[in-house]
This record gives sequence, structure tokens and C-alpha cells, in this order.
Amino acid sequence: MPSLQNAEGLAVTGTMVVTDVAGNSATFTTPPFKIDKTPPTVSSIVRASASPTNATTVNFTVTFTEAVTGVDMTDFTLTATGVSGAAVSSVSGTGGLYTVAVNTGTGSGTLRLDIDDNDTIVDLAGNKLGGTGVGNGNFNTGEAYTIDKAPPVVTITAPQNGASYKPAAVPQPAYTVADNLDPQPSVVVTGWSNAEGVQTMTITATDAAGNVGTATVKYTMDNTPPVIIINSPQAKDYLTSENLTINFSVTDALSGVANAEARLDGIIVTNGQVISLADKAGSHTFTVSATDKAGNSVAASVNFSVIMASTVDIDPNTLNLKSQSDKNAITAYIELPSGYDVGQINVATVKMMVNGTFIAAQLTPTSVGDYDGDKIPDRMVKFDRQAVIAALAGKTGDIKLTISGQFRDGRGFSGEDTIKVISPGK
Ligand SMILES: [Ca+2]
Ligand SMILES: [Ca+2]
Ligand SMILES: [Ca+2]
Ligand SMILES: [Ca+2]
Repeated sequence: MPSLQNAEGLAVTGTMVVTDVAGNSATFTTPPFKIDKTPPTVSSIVRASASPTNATTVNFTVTFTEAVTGVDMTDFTLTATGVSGAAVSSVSGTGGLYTVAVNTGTGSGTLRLDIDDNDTIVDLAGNKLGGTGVGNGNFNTGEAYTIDKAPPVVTITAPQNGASYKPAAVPQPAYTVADNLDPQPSVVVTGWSNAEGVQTMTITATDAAGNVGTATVKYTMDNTPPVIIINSPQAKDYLTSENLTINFSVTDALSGVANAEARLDGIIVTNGQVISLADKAGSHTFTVSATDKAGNSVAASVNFSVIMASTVDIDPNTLNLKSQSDKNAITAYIELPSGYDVGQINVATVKMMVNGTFIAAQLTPTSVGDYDGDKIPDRMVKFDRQAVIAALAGKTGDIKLTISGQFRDGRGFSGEDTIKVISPGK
């Protein structure tokens, strides 16, 4: 039997001659074969899928230095940081090329596929991975996946959720985006608008692994100031005998009323407040100012006057339309409320309204005294009797006569009395 050459890789054909005891011989020739004494090793383990990733399953490509058999799930281990529950789920492939699928478990971090040599992987010559011996064929320097299961965290700082803005003051979108792994996720802003109304802005951030994080704010754009309605006071004359009840409303349809303030002659008053006008003869201004939550401001005001409610006694109590006397004037005794001095009445402004016609008081005579003895001073003025009769234009019965006028400082007074007007013979 010849000695076989056994150099690595040499193609060899072996011949053997066998002779029996009788001298018969036969020659056997082997088919050509190669000598393989080199054990297989792992060339590389590389990612077959994208990284970073949030996929539940990723593939690794495992390449051996030569064709091998016996590759199965038990030959692999996983080295993970931050990821738990990852596991090899399948192994496929032939020859020197295998695909290993790995379930990525939970959490974010890195995931690497290693080979844990237990001598079950062999080449076609039966050489064991890394040579005979457990562990000498280990491979743990392959490519790792970056596993990212956590979406970016978006925090919106402007516009502020629930805030209201005037269009000129609405801030541009401002936000922060933080991700566990991706230093700069891509960001898309939608919904920012400065148009009047409620706006919804959303910030969407996507990390390199495809995880999506969002944040949304709702804010109100408001360019319309509040609406003020003043029900009381009204722009008219009040009497000192009246009480004034402050009544106004302030509404704002968009952002709402931030504050409203009412002032009577500069002094703050409140809605519903009842104010005695007894000491308030004269001109007044009531103002309401309001601001909405977006900062739109408005003011409204009403001017009104308070007239002294005077008590008037007109003499005579009965007037005869047939009276021809030029001398007997119509006399009015005017009393004013407490605190007002009839001495301040400007007689030149005093007039009587008779049946729709104003008749001026005579400048003289006039005087101040307590003619009815009630300890309240009276201002006595006189009116031309024939002028009054003419103004009555034949009207008879109970006739209401109004006396009004002003103080020298312009403040007004008004009062009335009723007399009986007769026309004998009619
Ligand atoms: Ca081995
Ligand atoms: Ca992430
Ligand atoms: Ca508004
Ligand atoms: Ca009196």
C-alpha cells in the first residue's frame, strides 16, 4: 500500500493492490479527493437589516470560511445592552452563508449576534468549528444593531397650550425634542396659524429608527376686543330723588374677558351697585374699560346729568282763563333737596313749561324765604299771567306745570305742581 500524500489541499488519487493467498490480485483506485485538515471559522456576522431600528425582528448574515453543516439556533447567543428578552428565532442557509433571525425583545440599546462554539458546526471533512474543542471557534466581534423602541419626547414651549394671543403677538413655534438615542430627530410642524379662532398646533418628531413622538397645543387667536353694553346709567337726566343701579355687561367671544372695570367720575364702582343720587346733582361720566385674554382693550362711556328734584308750589291754585289782570302774576315757590341752596339759583335760567311752551321767569321780583313755614328755604319767582294763559290755549282742568332752571354753576333743578284751570261760562 503506497503512502498517501497528505499535503493540505492537494488533489490526490489513491491506488491500492490487494493479493490473496492464492496469488490473485486486484487493484483499487480511489476517486480523486482533496486533503482538508483546516477547521472552519466564522468570517463575519453582519447586519442584514437597517440600523438603528425599532423592528421586532432583525436578521444577521453569518458567513463561514467554508461550507459547514450543523448550524442551528443553539450555536448562537446574543449580547445585548439595554435590550431584554431578545432571542434567536430562526436559522436558515446552506454552505458557508446563513441568515439568523432575531426577535429584538423590549427596550432600547444594542444587540449583537455571537457564535458560541460547542463543536457541533463542522466542515465537509468533519473539521470542527475552530478545531476540536469547545469555545475555540467563538465569534463575538460582529456588527451590532442599535435597537430604539422609544419615540422622541416633544415639549412645546410656544404657543402655550390654552393661551390667547393677538395676531401681532403670537409666537412662532418653539419646542424641544429629546430622544433616547437619536441626537436630532426630524421634526414637522403643522397647524400653526395666526388666523382668528382656536388653533391646534402639532409637532411631530421621528427618530432614525422610525419612532414617532408628538405634542399638541391649542391656543386662541383673538383680534377682537370685548363687547361692552351699558344698561345703566343711560345718557339722560336723573333726579336727585332717584337711586342709580349700575348695570353693564362685558363679553368676549374668542378668548374671554380678562378684566373689566367700571368707574363713575373716576371712582371704581361695581356691577349691581346701587348709588344714591341725592348729593350728585350735576354732570357725570360712567366709563367701563375691559381687556380680553389676548390683550385687546376697549372702553365705553355714558354721560348723564342729575337734576335736583325740587318741590314747587304754584300760586294761585286755581287759574281763571278769563282773568284779565296784568298785575297778578303766577308765583312759584321752589324748594330744593337738603344740601342744595336755593340762593344759588340763577333766576335768568328759570322757566315754566306750560302745555309744551316754556315761559321764562321774571327777573324781578324774586326772593328767598320760608314762605310755607316748613323750615326749608324757598326761592320765589314770578311768571307773566297772560303768557301762561296764552300758553294754555283754552285748556282747562288739572294742569301740570313744570318749573326748571339752573344754579349759577350750571347744575339743574326741576319740579312740578298741578293747578286747576277754569274758564267760567264755558
Ligand atoms: Ca471547536
Ligand atoms: Ca428613540
Ligand atoms: Ca376678543
Ligand atoms: Ca319752605
